[in-house]
Amino acid sequence: MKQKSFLLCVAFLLWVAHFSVQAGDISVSSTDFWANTGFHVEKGRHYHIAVKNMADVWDSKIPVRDLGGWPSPLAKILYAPLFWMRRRPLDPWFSVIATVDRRHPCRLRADRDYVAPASGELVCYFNDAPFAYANNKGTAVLSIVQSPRIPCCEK
Ligand SMILES: [Ca+2]
Repeated sequence: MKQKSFLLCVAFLLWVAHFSVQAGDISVSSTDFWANTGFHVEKGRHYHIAVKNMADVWDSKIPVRDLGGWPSPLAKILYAPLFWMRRRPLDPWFSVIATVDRRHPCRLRADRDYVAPASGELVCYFNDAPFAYANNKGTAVLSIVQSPRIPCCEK
């Protein structure tokens, strides 16, 4: 009887772990070439990522307050010819790029979930020129919430 109760308890805990939702805050320093977040993602899972605080993030004298990067239309126009200098040339200046263990780079967006392309640690960076991190200031705090599993929709 005790063994049956124990097995039921283990099965219940595994079931809870399978359907539990991972959530927390991560920090992305604008001066880090690779910002390790300590947050582990799971391949194929969806994550909603939102800005919690970016009040002190600057690229030199340009304030950055959301995942989309530079807000200034003038700066975007002036620096457009230098797009090829960005680590991710086709993503905006100072947009936030997510990787899994420094692989599978993908721009984070406020209007859509991030779908983890692999399992591992979420490592992020601001999309700057590789040599231009010294004039960056501040750290972004992002909230991240793993979407719950929907058994009927998963393979
Ligand atoms: Ca910079």
